[in-house]
Amino acid sequence: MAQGVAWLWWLMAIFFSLVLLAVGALWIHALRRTPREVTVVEARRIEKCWLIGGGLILPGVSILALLLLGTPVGQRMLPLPVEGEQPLRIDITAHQWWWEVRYPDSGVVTANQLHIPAGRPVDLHLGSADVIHSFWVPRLGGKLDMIPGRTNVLRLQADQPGTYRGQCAEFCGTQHTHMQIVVIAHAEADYQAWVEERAKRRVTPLAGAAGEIFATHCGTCHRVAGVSDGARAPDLSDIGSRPTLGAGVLRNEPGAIARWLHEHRRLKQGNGMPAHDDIDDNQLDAIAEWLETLAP
Ligand SMILES: [Cu+2]
Repeated sequence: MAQGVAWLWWLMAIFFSLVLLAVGALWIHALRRTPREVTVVEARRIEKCWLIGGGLILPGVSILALLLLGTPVGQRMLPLPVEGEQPLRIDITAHQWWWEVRYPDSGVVTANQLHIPAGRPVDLHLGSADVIHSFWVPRLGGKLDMIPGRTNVLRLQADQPGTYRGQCAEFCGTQHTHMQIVVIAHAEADYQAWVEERAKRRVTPLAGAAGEIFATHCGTCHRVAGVSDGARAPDLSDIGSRPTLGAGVLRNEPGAIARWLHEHRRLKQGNGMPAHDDIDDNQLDAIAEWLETLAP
């Protein structure tokens, strides 16, 4: 789908560049030529010729050609009925400023990353919990707005396994930049393995005081499968396996979760997580270390 859009864009760019060059050449020619005498009747005929040719026929034909070429490209992005195996459904809800990703068939929940099977169409049911956002993975498909109170469906397909970068494409507040999503397209068998692993996974709770602090401070907003049930903030059940933290603020390297917990207010100003100044540093580090292990 994205290939179709890119192809159409290049075609338009080439065509309109040719039009621009032709108009520029005519303009220079008009400036440099020696005027010749014409009668009033002849002048009117020339004027009419340019008005009809350049003002009606040329744009008419160009727009018609664009419509004929563009319609099938647009058609392929629509979630039209397909024969045989049905597209996989995934629900994505945009929040200021992160992505909630749900797999209704298996009950798997994740955030800021989207695992899909390659070579198969996927229908993304897009919604928003607050303001208007827009879902866009340029290498996979078109852009579609995510509007509160409405569900828009976007179909896309990754032809090759790989990692594709996505970005919110509708300004949604100060941290709009830090609203990135990483799409990981797996070979079919690897995808099934990922879903199964995630669906059955239950995390072992963190022992000791840090575990209690997690349950009372973090668990009211964050869900960790088998430990807490919060639904306001990103699900953390597989946080250790995510490519980034804070929807693109930090690369998820060893130690990055601890840094995020200590400095998230500075790293992503205005994010919904409260300051942790009431939790002592050692306990915060213990929580971070445990979160790092949460990977399928
Ligand atoms: Cu945005």
